[in-house]
Amino acid sequence: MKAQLLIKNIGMLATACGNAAKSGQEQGEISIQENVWIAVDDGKIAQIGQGEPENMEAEQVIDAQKRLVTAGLVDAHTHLVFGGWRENELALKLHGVPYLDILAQGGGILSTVRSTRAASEEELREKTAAALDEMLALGTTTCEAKSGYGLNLENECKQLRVVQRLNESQPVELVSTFMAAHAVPEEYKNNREAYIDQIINQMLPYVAEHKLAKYCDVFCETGVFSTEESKRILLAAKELGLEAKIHADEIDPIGGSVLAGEISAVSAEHLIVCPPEGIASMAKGGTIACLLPATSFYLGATFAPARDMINAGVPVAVASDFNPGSTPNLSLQLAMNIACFKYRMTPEEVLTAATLNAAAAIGCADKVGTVECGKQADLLIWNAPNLNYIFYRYGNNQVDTVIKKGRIVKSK
Ligand code: IZC
Ligand code: ZN
Repeated sequence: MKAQLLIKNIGMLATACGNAAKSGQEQGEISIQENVWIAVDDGKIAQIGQGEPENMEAEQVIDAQKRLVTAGLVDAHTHLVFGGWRENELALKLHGVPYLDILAQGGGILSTVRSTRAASEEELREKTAAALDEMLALGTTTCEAKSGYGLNLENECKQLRVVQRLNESQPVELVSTFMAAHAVPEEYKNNREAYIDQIINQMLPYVAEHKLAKYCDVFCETGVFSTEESKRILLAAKELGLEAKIHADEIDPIGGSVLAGEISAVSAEHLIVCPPEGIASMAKGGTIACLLPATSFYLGATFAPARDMINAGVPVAVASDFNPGSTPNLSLQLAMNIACFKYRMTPEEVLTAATLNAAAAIGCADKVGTVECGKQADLLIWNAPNLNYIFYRYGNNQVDTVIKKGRIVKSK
C-alpha cells in the first residue's frame, strides 16, 4: 500500500468508536490498542495495524516512540471571537461580586459587546487567529464558535464572518453558532420585546439565508432570557433550519434543561445546577449535555451532576467555554483534567466527552472524533505513554504533534 503518512510505533491508540454520541456505560467503553501503526491517505485514516507495517510505502513516516495517540480534540463550546478582555473584573470576582451582578451593572458580557463592536473585522480576525493557533498547539482540531458579542445584525454578522474566513485560512475546523440571545443590549434595556423581535424577524432570517451559522444558542438565565423567551427564539431558529443549543442551568435552574429536552435541542450547555427533571427531559429528548468544568472552577461554583447524567443515559461532552469573562482559558486539556477530578469521570469517559460526543454536539461525528478507517486523519501524538498519564499530569501542554486532515500542523 502507498500512503500519504505512516505513523508507526504507537505505544497506545485510545479512541471512542462510531459516528454517534455515546451514553451510559458505553461512554466509557473505548478501544485501546497497543503497539499499532496508522496509515493515512487522502487526509483520511486508511488502515490501522498491529506490530510492524509490512509492504507499506509512505511519503512521510512519523515514529511515535511508543507514545499515546488519540483523535484530535473537539471543543464544542467556545465564545471564540471577541474584542478586549475583562481582567478589570478580577478584583470584583475576588471580592465575591456575582457574575450576574456584574452583568446587571452593564459589565460582563455587555463590556465585551462594547469592545467587540468597536473592533474592526480585521482586528477580530487577527486576534481570533492567534487564539486558534494556541488551541491547535493544545490539541484542539475542531471547534465551535458562538457569536453573541455584537447584539445587532451588523456586529453579529461581523463575528460570524470572522469565523467563516478563518475556517478557510487556518487548520482548526470551525462550526458557527448564532447567539444574539446572549444578553439584551443596553440600547434595548427598557424594550426587551423589541430586541427579541429583532432576533426573530431580522437577524435569524438573515443568518439562515446567508448560511452564517449552523446552530442557534440562547443564554437562558435569571435576568437574561427567560425559558419562554428562549423557547420562542429557538423554535423560530429551528423553523429556519438552525438547530438548537441552550445555555441552561449555569447559575439558576429556571427550566432551561427541561426545555432543551422538550424541543430536542442538540445540546444543553453548562448544567451546573441541572435538576433531576432536566436530566430526565434531556434523556427523553436525545439532548447532549455539554459540560464546562473550567467555568465551574473559575466562577467558584459547584460542578454539574455528570455522573447522574451518565447514569440516566444522557451523553456527556466536555468543552472549554473559552470566553473573556467566565473562562478565559482555551485549553480543552485543562477542562478534561478538571472533568476527571471534579465530575469523577474516568479517563475513558472524558476522552469520549472531548472527542466523539463533542463532535456529535456540533454535527460532525461522521467525520471526526474517533480514530477509525474512513474518518478524517485528525490525530494527536501525546508526550505520554498511555491514557491515564494525560489525566494524571496537568497544567502543562501534553500534546507533542498535531495532525489535521493528514498534515502535520504542529510539532514540538
Ligand atoms: O462573556 O461572560 N456565560 N456567557 C454565558 C458567558 C458566560 C460568556 C461571557
Ligand atoms: Zn458559553
